[in-house]
Amino acid sequence: MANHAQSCAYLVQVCVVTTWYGIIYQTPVDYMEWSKNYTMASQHFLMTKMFLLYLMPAFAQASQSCVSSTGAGKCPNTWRQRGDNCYEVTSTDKSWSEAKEECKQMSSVMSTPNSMNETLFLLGMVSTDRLWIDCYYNDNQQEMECKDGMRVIQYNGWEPGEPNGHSTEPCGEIVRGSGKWNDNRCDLSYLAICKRPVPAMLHL
Ligand SMILES: [Ca+2]
Repeated sequence: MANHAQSCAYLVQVCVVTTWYGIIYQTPVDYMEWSKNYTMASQHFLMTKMFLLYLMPAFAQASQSCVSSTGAGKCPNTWRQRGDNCYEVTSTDKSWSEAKEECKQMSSVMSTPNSMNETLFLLGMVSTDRLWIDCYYNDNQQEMECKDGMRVIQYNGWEPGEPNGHSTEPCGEIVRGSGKWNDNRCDLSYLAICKRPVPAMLHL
């Protein structure tokens, strides 16, 4: 494994040097200067082109080797792992926006479940009856929008008849019992579950 680590480190060094060499000797301005006087500089340019042409495929293959040696690490202490994600409960009951901000401060996002299985997992982390999720009323679309980080969630977890509050209940919550979602006022105080990917770890 040490040899693999050395080869990855060597690859990084070569790529840095190659990039530096390419930047220095392949700028259009320099090339114009070289064209005026056919000097050693133009030979450098030609050598660089050949260097990149023949060695870049090898770099790509070696990079793939390095990438394939990465894998899932461990969740931080106190965070629970489920699949490729880590989960942690916010510190105290707080408003929807404060709960979302706490998750952000922990380099994570406020969880919105993608399935009933994930819903049950989230509810299993707390004993409360309600739990904030990252659903918020979109004024432009005039409907609730639920996100998992940057991605809009397609899973529909709404209780029958919900969401019904429109702009007066712009924040989403899970209701224990049914495990379904309701829209509610944002100034109520609940917990939320923060979610972040399991950190990658390079196996050297
Ligand atoms: Ca409602």
